[in-house]
Amino acid sequence: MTVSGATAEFVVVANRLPVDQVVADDGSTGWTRSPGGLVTALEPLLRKRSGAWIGWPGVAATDTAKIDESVNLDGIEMVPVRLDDGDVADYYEGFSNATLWPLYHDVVVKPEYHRHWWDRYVRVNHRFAEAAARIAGYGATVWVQDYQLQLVPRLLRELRPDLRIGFFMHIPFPPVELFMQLPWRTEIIEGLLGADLVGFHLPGGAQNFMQLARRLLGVPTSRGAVGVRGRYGEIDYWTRTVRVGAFPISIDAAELDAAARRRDIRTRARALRAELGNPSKILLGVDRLDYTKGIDVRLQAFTELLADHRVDPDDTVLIQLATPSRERVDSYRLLREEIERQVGATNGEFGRVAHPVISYLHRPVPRDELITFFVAADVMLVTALRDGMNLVAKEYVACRSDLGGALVLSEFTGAAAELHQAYLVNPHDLVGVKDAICAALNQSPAEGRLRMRALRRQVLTHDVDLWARSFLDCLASTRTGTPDQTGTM
Ligand code: GDG
Repeated sequence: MTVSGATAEFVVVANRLPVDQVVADDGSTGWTRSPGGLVTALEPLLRKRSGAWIGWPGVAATDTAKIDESVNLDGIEMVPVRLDDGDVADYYEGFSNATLWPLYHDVVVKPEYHRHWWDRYVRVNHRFAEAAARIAGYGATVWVQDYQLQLVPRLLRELRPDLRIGFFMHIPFPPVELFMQLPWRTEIIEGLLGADLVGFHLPGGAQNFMQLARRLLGVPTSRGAVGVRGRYGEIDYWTRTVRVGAFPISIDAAELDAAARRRDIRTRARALRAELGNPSKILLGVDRLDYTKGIDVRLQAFTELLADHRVDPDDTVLIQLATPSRERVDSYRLLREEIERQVGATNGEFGRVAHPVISYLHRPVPRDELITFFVAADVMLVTALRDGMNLVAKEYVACRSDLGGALVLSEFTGAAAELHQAYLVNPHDLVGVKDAICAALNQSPAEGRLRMRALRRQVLTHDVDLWARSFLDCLASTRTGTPDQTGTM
């Protein structure tokens, strides 16, 4: 692979671009930004180091050639990888979201194993690796993101052994006994080991990965490192070291803290409470509509608390925001039906006309409105059955400079490893969840302030910037994968 024309010093490779491509009726294309925590954290670095971001622009490709063209937006080269309808169905909705997603989340739903999904996953991973190989300058740093692209590190190293390659997994990495179900388990581990640094949210994920590397490939591992034998082209075998570690992701805490202090947001939060009939307590859930998030758990707990007369339906409201997600995957369609049935049943039994006990939205809300909900909520409910991190929990805390509110948090989220002063719950233990919700609803103001102050100390001092810097500093300190002609490093 030639590297001429390749200029980017820092390349992010992710399933999605941080911008959406829109195609007008006349075939012309435009871009709308879809900012997230990752792009906020990486934007300054990308700009400073003539950076590029490679990803799917979010529309299934037509035959329009234009859609393949990269575009420079505010100093960052956006490089679209084209996915056709078959790629979206088999690589994205199939292998990524109906095989890997449930397998990596404790098989909450049964993973499906289909060879044609895997074949497409391999092909699409090749295309992402090729795009990165084309754009990265000599010796550049390439940071590959998440479970959709686990083969990219190895494929990219084969094309470009001069690159420094990092990989970060945004979802949990499963224990050996679950991962071993995967018919392509060895290929995935080999794919990840193409990186110089493989990062997870938690030390447990890193340990699972190293154990699997030992078991499946017989490679030696020691504190945070895996030894890999490699061969490229004419160059003989040599051993290189892959670093493995935990880098818990976070949020732009200062930005959220400032936004939540704004007068318009505070005024809007008061108005929201008034619109809800001035209940004494507002509970809140904010999730993609996903079976891993335990939305059903909190709905059931809340409904039972109403039935037990431990929560007053005339004075309490639960707001559940459920962002539409993966709507063409069967299990997600079924989940939506089940959640909406639960909401309807509870409102039918305990609500009043014009005053439902559960206010439910199945659509995304603008960022400022979301912040308003965080500011207004007395109790935040995060009851995921399994979650890599859960940024919502951290966002809620960042929005509570008033030291008000309480966080009920599942032990099975990555965030629970940092947010010890939350009301921690086992989402499989309904009695425990109900008790924790009651404790959060009835906490004294003094105890609430004590807990929130400690939670905020953690979130405000461990932001997404620190996350990105610690990963990239660690990656920069790894030895590059380029062997010399004698086969040593
Ligand atoms: C994956 C892992 C890991 C949600 N609804 C709206 C909205 N959101 C925003 C939240 C938050 C983000 O979406 C969701 O992030 P989470 O971390 O909670 O969950 P996943 O989407 O599953 O993310 C997860 C994460 O990757 C990062 O590594 O933490 O474990 O599963 O920022 O605020 N934003 C707006 N309107 C909405 O309606 N504006």
